[in-house]
Amino acid sequence: MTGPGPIPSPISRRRVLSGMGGGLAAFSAFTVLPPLARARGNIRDYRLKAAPATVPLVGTQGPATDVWAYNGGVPGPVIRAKRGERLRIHVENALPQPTTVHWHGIRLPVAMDGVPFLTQPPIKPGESFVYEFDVEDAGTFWYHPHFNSSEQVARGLSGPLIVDEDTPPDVDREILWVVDDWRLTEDAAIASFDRPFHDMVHGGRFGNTVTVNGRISEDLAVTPGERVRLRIVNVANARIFRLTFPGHRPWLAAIDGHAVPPRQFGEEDWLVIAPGARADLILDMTGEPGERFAVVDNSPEGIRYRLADLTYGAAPSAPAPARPAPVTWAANPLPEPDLGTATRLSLDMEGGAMGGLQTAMFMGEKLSGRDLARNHGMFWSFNGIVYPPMKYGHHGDPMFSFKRGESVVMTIRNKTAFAHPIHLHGHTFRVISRDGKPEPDRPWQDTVLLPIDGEAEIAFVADNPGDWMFHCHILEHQKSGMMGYVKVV
Ligand SMILES: [Cu+2]
Repeated sequence: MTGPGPIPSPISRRRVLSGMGGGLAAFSAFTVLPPLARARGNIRDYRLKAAPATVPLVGTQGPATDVWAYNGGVPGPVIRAKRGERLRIHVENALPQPTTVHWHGIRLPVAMDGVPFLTQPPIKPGESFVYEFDVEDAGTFWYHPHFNSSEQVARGLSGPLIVDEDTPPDVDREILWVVDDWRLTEDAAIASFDRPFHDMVHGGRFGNTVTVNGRISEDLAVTPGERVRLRIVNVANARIFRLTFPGHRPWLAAIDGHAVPPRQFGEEDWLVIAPGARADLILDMTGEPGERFAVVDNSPEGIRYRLADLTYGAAPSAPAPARPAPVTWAANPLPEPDLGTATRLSLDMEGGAMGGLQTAMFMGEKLSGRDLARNHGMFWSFNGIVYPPMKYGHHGDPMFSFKRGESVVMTIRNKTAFAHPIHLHGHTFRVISRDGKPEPDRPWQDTVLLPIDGEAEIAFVADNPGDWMFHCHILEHQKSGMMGYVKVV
């Protein structure tokens, strides 16, 4: 996850000029609701209302931004429970188009997974849906629409979901950063969605404004000597954040919510966190009273975004005692794949600019890449198959079928000129190797970033019955073919 990185250029901010746009679509209705198992633990009730709202993304001095938001805020409210409890979330749709909510990283019954048409009917404008599921794993998770997500997430619909460990790590306080990337006009309005092909065929809808918790950079007051748990969630459509913490040496202690043996950053290391992914850092505030340090995103284009300034206040009257390095906290109850007997298969990713598809299967027909691009707006494939866009409301056959309890090792190969974070629903996998080399600590993840020409092996137990999406979490890639589903029976 980390690697050395130079500091390329002064902090700047690019702007794009364009108008607002959007689209509505009509969908057939479903009425069947799934039965629910009885709650095993305490139930926590939440209400989410998805609706247009206005928020000060660029600060109260600049123009306000019209967004789509949960409960009027960007990001949406923190949904929080203890491990083993049950969440019951009443979602009301006050948007001008249908929606659903997906609970990213949570292992739950498939009927609660929030994938339109595959696991539930879309929630139409004016309608509601109640999601209810037990949370088996502690960690940092998040929620977002899975319906027209490249537009709905870009307009502001996302929020954090935190499940507390039975014994949380020993820190002085916890800080949550939902990091996002917005494409705004000069007036801080959300830029148009009406010409998406360029984003689809390249690296997705990159923005020009980076926010933490729905605001451009702000000061974060810290106390010398304190130890903080910093939870970071990347809810951007496309931006892979590469964060540096000058003057500090945080430990990476959890990936996608799941504990890893804490690994301390060197001075030059950065935290790479792809769309959909999360990281928990343990960060000791080792600065002096009155000091100020910028936490910075180092984008590949050489633009640096300041996410926040750590501003040091006065020293506490009793200085903090020296602390030992943080230790690994308790693992989640994840099923261990049996690598000896696992079914082995591969997933090859193709398409996009600077490469592109020669031919691929689309809705049962073999089509040329040119035909797919020009006539269907589709650019990417998994194993030679271009996943049909959601507007068809049909999902075709699963890419793979597994027997419940089967161990699986999947080799994912990125044969494209872009990086892709691949997300699997309903399961958590170990990343066991990268580019043929064993991955240290074999971390549990739900989203794995495949660099250009990269290869990774993931391993998991297909223990959750149902139809589960896997897709690129660059939402414009997902929309233009980079998606599929597995069936567990
Ligand atoms: Cu992608």
